[in-house]
Amino acid sequence: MKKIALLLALTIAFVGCNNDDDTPANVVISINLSQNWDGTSVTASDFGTTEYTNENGEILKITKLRYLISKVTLYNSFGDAIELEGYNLVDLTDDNTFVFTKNAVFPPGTYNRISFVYGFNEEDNIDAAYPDLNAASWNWPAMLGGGYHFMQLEGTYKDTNGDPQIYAYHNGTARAGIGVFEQNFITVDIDDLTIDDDATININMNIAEWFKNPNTWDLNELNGSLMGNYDAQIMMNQNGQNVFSIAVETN
Ligand SMILES: [Cu+2]
Repeated sequence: MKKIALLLALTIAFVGCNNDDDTPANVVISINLSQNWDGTSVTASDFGTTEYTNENGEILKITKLRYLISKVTLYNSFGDAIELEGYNLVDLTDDNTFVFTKNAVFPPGTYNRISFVYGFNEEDNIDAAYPDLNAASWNWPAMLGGGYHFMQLEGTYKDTNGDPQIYAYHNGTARAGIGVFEQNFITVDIDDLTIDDDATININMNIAEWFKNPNTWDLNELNGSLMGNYDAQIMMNQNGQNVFSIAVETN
């Protein structure tokens, strides 16, 4: 009984200490992922029903969206870089994949920068290395450089006759020639944050950007067999530079 009382007293003392103004508290951060089309939220409930118009004027629907995020790293004002383990294969049909981390505890400090990799970098993009991704049929063909997809965006668009046609906008390693491959991942780096208290960081993907800037994507020309199309893969990488943004909510 005495032991319990003592423990309780110690716990209270410890908590009390943490609440002191001169003792900086840990920073608890959650990181979520969400998707939009030029600001309008996109969820699986839009699949096959909601129509979007891309930059080139094609009317399209989405039936599938999966993408991979890895190497999420937070940086604080002391110069520490804290990398979060693992990766998320975001699948719009699975709500569980929208949370990269929930209530991760970071040492006290001001977190002013976040970076992450869209897809896998060269070091992590190892052929067949991740059983869960293999099970999700996320592999990228060996003859195209191997490793894994970065994104699968699929649906239908209306062709010039107004008839629905299928598109499959798949992104991964770019095959420049026989046995010649170019890493095609994107490092997103945002350094205008000021997080010194518990917060949720939302990583937002604007799907419309994949069709927009700098390459106006023509779905009539580029709708399928894109995985082995070097130029298409590079255009995706260029357009992908602006698809991600960050929004911070304080908890
Ligand atoms: Cu594919």
